[in-house]
Amino acid sequence: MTKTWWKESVIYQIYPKSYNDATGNGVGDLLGIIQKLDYIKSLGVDMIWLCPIYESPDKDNGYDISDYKNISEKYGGNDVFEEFLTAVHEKGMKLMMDLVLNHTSDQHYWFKESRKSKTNKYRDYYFWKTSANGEPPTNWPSFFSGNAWQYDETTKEYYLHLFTKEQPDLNWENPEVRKELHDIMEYWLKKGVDGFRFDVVSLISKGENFSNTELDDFNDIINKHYANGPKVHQYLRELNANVLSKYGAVTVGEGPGIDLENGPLYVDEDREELNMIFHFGHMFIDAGAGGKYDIVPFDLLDFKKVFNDWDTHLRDKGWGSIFLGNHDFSRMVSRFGNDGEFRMASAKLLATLLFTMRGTVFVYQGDEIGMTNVAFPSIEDYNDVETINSWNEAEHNGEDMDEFLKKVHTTSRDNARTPMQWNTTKNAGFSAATPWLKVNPNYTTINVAEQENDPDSILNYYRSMIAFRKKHLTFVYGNYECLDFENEHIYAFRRWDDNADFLVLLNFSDKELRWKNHLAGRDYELVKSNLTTNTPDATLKPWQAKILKLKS
Ligand code: TEU
Repeated sequence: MTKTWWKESVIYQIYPKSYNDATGNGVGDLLGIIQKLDYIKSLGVDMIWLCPIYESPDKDNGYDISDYKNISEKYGGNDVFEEFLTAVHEKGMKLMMDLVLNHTSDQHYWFKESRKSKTNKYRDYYFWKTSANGEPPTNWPSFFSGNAWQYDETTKEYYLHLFTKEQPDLNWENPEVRKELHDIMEYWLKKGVDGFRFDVVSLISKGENFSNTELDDFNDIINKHYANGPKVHQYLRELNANVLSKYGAVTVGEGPGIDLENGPLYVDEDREELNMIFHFGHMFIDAGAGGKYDIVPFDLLDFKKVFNDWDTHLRDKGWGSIFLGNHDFSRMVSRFGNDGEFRMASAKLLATLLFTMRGTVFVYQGDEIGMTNVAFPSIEDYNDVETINSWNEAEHNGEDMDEFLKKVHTTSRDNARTPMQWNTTKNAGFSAATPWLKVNPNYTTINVAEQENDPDSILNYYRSMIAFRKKHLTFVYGNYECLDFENEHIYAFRRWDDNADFLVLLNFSDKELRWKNHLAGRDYELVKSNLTTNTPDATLKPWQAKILKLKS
């Protein structure tokens, strides 16, 4: 396995709209992030991943781009971006931009032209279809409710949109489209951007034929009709050869339908496509057969299996990403930990997991202070298009809306998008104006300022764990083996190489437990714990995490 700086990196994900508002309009901006660069650097991170900041009508908060070469004025425009990029580099960090290349906004010039006439130069930039019977061309569901085809009056045809109707899918079959997209990437790389996160990269190659689906389960539909299309690897190799490799850009591809079989193909070093992928194995672990609103309890065995399987599949030739939260899922401490009595311990336990696994670690803003889910009293308080569309669909289907609101509390993407909690002043110190999305009321107790002053805070634990990982590259490159797999409450694993041998013990429960002593006859020392009082053995208090260094 080749050793590379980005494999050893910790990447900090920022949702710019919710990070820090320096201009006082209720929306986070680049100047606001510049003000926080010392804070970000102090965590020990190497790279920042910024969610999309290009011009956008914001139907899906920037994942609907209307101009790829211009930074939205609400974030400061291109000039402030240049200032920001320079400042990031001056601090010794790197920048990864988010690129959405599967679809554009319907307000992008290409689409505005495309919809004008069937003979327009840009017509084939998108997928247009007629329909014989007044029905959409296929019965495909979109990710965000409703059919994935939208009728357009001007030319009396339908266009494809796997997400909202304001996010028409680009036709990568068309070489002109690929050329334009390559050019966009080159534009940002020439400015000095260090890498990209490619949104839904698994969806860029559509099947040769569009046909009705017989399937009901949305995941099955994704796998059969939408994801990992016939030319996806060809397109990525072309992209790598023509653009990415010339600049040494670091890449991570995201996408539904990436699984253990096809995932390694994206990141196999010999294939020269992408560096890393995000898979969703653990992120949909609490979703039942009916999807994310069919909530099932968290099962530690399923969770361990996801990590074990991926580690095995990427071990030899690829590289993984390790993350427990992002802007699309509820807060990690609320999902996988205990955000009540054991919030502190469980947030630190999850951090221990993050920084001891093999792969590049991604930390989502706010997780470093243990930010939790929010439970807004009304659907009016929510912003996310996925939440709103699902709500409308549930209402249309006559569901019990009080019950549905509870599900929204558990699963809404807005759980992760509430403003960053900086201090106890108005709006958590995020903005002087009314924030675009309400602040989580628990900011009075959960915020950066309080944790800065507390050596035992979650924030300082993140700092110490990042430093610990960097000191012991065994956690980055070493072997991984899960021990006592059948244990329903303890996640125990070994990380070792020629230099060191570590045992990580994580108690995912509210009870004190003793790990069956597999340590008999071994000499070991406790090198890390998420609690302040410890016994140097395999006894674990509720949500305790211990790292033992095995000596013989
Ligand atoms: O997400 C793709 C994706 O898989 C999500 O739609 C996911 O299924 C959903 O969020 C789970 O609730 C990417 C972006 O990360 C997301 O923010 C965008 O909305 C989406 O693509 C469309 O660009």
